[in-house]
Amino acid sequence: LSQFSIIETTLREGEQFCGANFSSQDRVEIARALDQFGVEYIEVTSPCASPQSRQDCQHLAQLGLYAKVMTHIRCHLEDAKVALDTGVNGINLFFGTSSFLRQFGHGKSISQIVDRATEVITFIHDQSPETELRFSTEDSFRSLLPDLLQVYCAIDKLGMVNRFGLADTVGVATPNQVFNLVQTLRQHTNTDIEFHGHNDTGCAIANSYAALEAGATHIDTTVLGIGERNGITPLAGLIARLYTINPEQLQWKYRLPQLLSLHQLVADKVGMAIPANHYIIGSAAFNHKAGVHAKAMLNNPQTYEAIDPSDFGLSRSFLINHKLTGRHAIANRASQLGLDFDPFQIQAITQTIKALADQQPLTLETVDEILRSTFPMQQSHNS
Ligand code: HCA
Ligand code: CU
Repeated sequence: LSQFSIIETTLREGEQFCGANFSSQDRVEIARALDQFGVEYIEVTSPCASPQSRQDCQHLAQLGLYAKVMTHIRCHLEDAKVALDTGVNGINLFFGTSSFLRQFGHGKSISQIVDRATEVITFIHDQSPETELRFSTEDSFRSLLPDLLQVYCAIDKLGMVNRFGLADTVGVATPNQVFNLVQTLRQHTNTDIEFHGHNDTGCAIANSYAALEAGATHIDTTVLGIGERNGITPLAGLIARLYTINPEQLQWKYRLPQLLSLHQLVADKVGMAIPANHYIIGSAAFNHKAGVHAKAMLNNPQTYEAIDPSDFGLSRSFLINHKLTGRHAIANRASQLGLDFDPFQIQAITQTIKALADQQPLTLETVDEILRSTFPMQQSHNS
C-alpha cells in the first residue's frame, strides 16, 4: 500500500458509544495518547454539540499536537462559523444522501444538498483557505450511485475540498461493494477518499482494507472500535490488518509499543474491559494452547503467528495446564524450572497432567508442582 492516514475518531464517533462520557480532562489525555501513538488525524465532537464540547474542541485544537485536529459538523453555515472560530486544522462535513436520510432525516433533495454543500464549502474556503476540508455523504452505501456522483462531481469542480468521505453508516457494505464504490468515485473525481465503516455485520476492518486497495487514502478508526451501536473499524484491528502486509511501514508510521497503554486508557475511561480476544492487545492475542501448536512454536514462532508480539512490546505465552497440552510444551516448562527429564519421564508426566485436567481445572502452579514432585530429589537443580 502506498500512502494512507488514520483519522482517529475516538473523540467523535467514540463519544457516540453507550459507555463514553469523556470529561474535558479525559479528552486531553486521550488526544495526547493518540498523538503519541502517531495517528495523523484526530476527529473531535462538533463544537455545536454542547457548551463544553465547544470549549474542549478549542482546547484540543490548541494543544500543539502533531496530529491534525478535525471537527465533525453538519453541513450548516452556523456550524461552520463556530467550527472556524475554534482554530481546528480541518472540518469534516457530512450530509445524508440515502433515501432514508432524505425522507426521515433532513428532508432535502439531491440538488438542494449540492446547493447547501456548495454554499458551506465556499464559505469555509473563503474564510480560511488553509482549513482542511472533507465532505462526506452519510449512508453512502444505501444511496443511489447517480445521486452520489451528482453530489461528488459538483463538489469536485469547486476544487476546495481536500477529501471525500464514504460512510457505511449502518454497517451493511461488503468488501466488494466498498472496493467498487471507491474505484468508481476515483474514476469520476480527482480528490482523496476517506472511508468510515460501521461494524454491525463484522466487516469494518475488511471494508477499510478493501477501500485502501481500491485507492482510498484515509481510514476512520476508534480505539476498541467504539462508536454508535456496536461501533466502527477498531484501531488495533486496522493496525493488525496492515502490519502483516508491511510491518516496516507500520513501525515507521506509528509507535506500536504504545498500542496497549492507549487501549488501557480508553477502556478505563469508557468502563469496559479490553476483550481478551481483541486484535493484538487482547490478553489472549499471543497465547498458544494446543500441544501441536506449542511444539511448532517452540521450533519457530512464525509457525502460528502472523504478527510478532515483540514489535508491540508484548510477549507470547504457552498455556500448558489443560488437557490439550503436549510433551514439548511440558518439557519446555520443565526446563524453565531447571528440571531436565528424559523423554520417557516427560511422556508419563504429560499423560498424568492430561488425565488430571479431564477431571478438574488445573493451574500452572499445579503443573509446576507435579513437575517438581516427580523430579528425583538428588538430581534437582533448583529446589
Ligand atoms: C453518524 C454520522 C457518521 C458520519 C461519518 C462521516 C456515519 O453518526 O451517523 O462523517 O464520515 O457513520 O455516517 O458517523
Ligand atoms: Cu459513524
